Amino acid sequence: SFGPASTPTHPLATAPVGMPSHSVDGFVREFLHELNTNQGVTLSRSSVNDQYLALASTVKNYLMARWLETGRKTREAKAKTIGYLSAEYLLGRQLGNALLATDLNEVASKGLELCGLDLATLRAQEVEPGLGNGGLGRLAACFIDSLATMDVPCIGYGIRYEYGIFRQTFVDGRQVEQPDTWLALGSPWEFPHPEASVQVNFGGHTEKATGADGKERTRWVPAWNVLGVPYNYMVPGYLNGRVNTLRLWSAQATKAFDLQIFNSGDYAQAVRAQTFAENISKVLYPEDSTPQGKELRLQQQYFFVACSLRDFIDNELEEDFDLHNLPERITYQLNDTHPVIAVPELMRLLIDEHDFAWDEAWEVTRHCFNYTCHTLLPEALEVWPTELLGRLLPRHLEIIYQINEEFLDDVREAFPGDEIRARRMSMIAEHPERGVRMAYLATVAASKVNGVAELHSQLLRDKVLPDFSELWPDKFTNVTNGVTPRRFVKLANPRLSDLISDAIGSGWVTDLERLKELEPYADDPEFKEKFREVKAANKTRLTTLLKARDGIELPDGHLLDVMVKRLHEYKRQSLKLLHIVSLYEQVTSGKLSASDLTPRTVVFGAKAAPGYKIAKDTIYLINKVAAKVNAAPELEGRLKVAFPANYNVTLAEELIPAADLSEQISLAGMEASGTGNMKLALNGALTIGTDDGANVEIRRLVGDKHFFLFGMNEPQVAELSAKGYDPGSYYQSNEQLRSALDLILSGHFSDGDQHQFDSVVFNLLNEDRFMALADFQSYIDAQAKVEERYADQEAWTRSAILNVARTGYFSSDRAMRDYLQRIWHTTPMI
Ligand code: GPK
Repeated sequence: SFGPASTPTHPLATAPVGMPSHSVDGFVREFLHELNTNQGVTLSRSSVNDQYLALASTVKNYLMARWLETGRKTREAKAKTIGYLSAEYLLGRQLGNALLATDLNEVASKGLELCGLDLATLRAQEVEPGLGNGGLGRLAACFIDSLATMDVPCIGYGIRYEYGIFRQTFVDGRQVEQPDTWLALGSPWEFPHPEASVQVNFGGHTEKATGADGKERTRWVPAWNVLGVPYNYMVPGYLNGRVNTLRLWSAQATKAFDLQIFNSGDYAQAVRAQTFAENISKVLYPEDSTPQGKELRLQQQYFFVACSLRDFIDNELEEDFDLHNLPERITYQLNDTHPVIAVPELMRLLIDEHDFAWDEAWEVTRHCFNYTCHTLLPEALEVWPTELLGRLLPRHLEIIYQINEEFLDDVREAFPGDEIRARRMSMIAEHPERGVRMAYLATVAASKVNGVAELHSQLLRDKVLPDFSELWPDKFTNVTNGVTPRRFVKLANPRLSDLISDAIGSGWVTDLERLKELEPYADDPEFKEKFREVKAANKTRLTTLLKARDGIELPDGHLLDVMVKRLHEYKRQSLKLLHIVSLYEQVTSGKLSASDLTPRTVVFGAKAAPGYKIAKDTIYLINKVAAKVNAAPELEGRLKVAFPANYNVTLAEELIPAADLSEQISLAGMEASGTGNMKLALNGALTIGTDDGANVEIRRLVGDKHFFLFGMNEPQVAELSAKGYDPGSYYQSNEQLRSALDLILSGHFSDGDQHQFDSVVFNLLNEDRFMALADFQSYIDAQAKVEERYADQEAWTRSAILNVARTGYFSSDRAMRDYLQRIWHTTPMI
């Protein structure tokens, strides 16, 4: 699709300018050239890091012509762009994905071999950009991958945190956070453009002034400002020649700011000012689903949103573009409420800087934004104190007040006399302090509001925003999440990918519903044998990695039971733990013979927010229980608990392909969607799960027989909650549960200290907000069914293959198609 416009005359004219040759020799030349010119070393003197950086540059060179061409093509077509606004992008390593997108794996591997180097070793050198906490950030990364692969113009906008999500270490079993120094050894994937920096203002006050035309205007007189420096990253589509852009902003001190202070002679103060400005993009807040409402966080949000809006208007549109038509050229997707300050910012730009009337500006604004909600937890819904907002962004607070007034007028018109309703729907909360409910602002401004799985979207309408869905039923929609099959199947699981492609061809990588064609193979003995061999080989690969990475020994031939996700009470790692403690208790007390256990290794991966006490104590308890279980001679070869530290995208890519059992055990109605559940099913793990989030849809698609359902459903949870939940009654009446809890209380796992785990156990016994005890017995029963199925390897394999064959729906390509049709109203290019 990049053919020349005129008859080629130069021998190189058929390749886009700058595109190196796809031959092994060509690759080697390019690689050595990069090593010499970029790293300044010869091959014989180069370090592994030199080699990795040179390899990254080499692969980039293959993408460069396509990237430039994509930009040109998109601008020329004046195509509508998706502006994905997200405070987090959990990208994972870039090199493997870039090699995949350019089909350079084999060439690179052979070329490096000629140099005496090993591709896998160089790939392992990369530190992943961990610029997100968990599901929300990873979803953003999957979405931009899919949009590029589907040839949809998209710019991902976000923050270039100097320190991403912390590196988790365990010291005597307790989580200790270390800074994530992902930039320390070089950052070959980014392209800084300081010349395109944007100024962002903060603080000060507003003034009213009457212009020569007699109109009164508001002027924001800010007190200080910083510079946003854009760093561009390539987002390559899969084998389609499109390379979109991810633009992350880094904060710097402005010249004016500096000069003023330097001139005053206070050198030290000037340098401090620099640090102050740079702090804005210094670190990712490590709270997942529980924002802390810190001033710096609001600064971060406004900083990246202000840069992003300004960037598009100034750099992507024609100079004479009429901003009344802005919705034809961009649709902003608000990834949760973190970027919602973009709404008053666009209003401000249009009114204060482009002289729009209020109504005109509102008309444009409400057509530019859509909002995705990712949670139901009340504590996750952001409310910014008006005191803070007014101090940091006085003009924006004024605009929010006016949006709210006009909105409440509409409410009063729709429901005359219902003042209580108007109060309920106000964007301004009065308690515990006056604050702006960002989810309400987002909902009012957005054309469409969506949840991330069917159940979640339903609960969003019925429980979180019922008044809004009554007022605007058509505004609400659902788009069930998805994951990219490129990274999470093709790249992470090459053995399974080859097996699938041998059976049904390779079209599934961009058309995942084609996995359906695997269904007949679920009864093909030869295919089933190969499928088991793939799983076994992936376990061996994981065993090798964990030995080297953590010194963990994984036993052979175990059922691999995987629970990987952020540590959160609602996700109920404690329930999994009670299962393990119970098995241990029964065997060590002689109630159960170890030989009756299905040999099983439980693998946890989970980071806890640094200030989240119960979550951190749960990590400690898991490690303490693991130590006892792994040391018990009775359980040797029967039960093992592994908790490798620092679960991240890189580790996920190793763990997920090896998993047999996927733990998705949140309390029903709490997990908005989940996406790990999709990745695991697609890689042939069976799910044990509650009727929550996307589990509901996974179960419907794979069939009840191939999914281990347990626990209360959401209406049952609501009912129990309404009648009054008493966790103690489950402790009293369930002998097995009581024995497990008593063993923890006895100090058995804490060297005799009976109070070590009070925060976790007393909480379960007295409050148990997420009803782990209520679902315990049902969970244990479902685990028995798991063991029964696993004992019949033919039946298990059949279920596993059907999980793969029936979960093609969960591709993020499908999710992007849904957004395109239901929300963005645009189509791919070409
Ligand atoms: C939801 F509200 C939040 C948040 O702050 N961070 C986050 O990762 C997750 N999420 C949900 O918890 C998951 O259920 C969901 O799959 C994911 O967002 C993507 O939608």
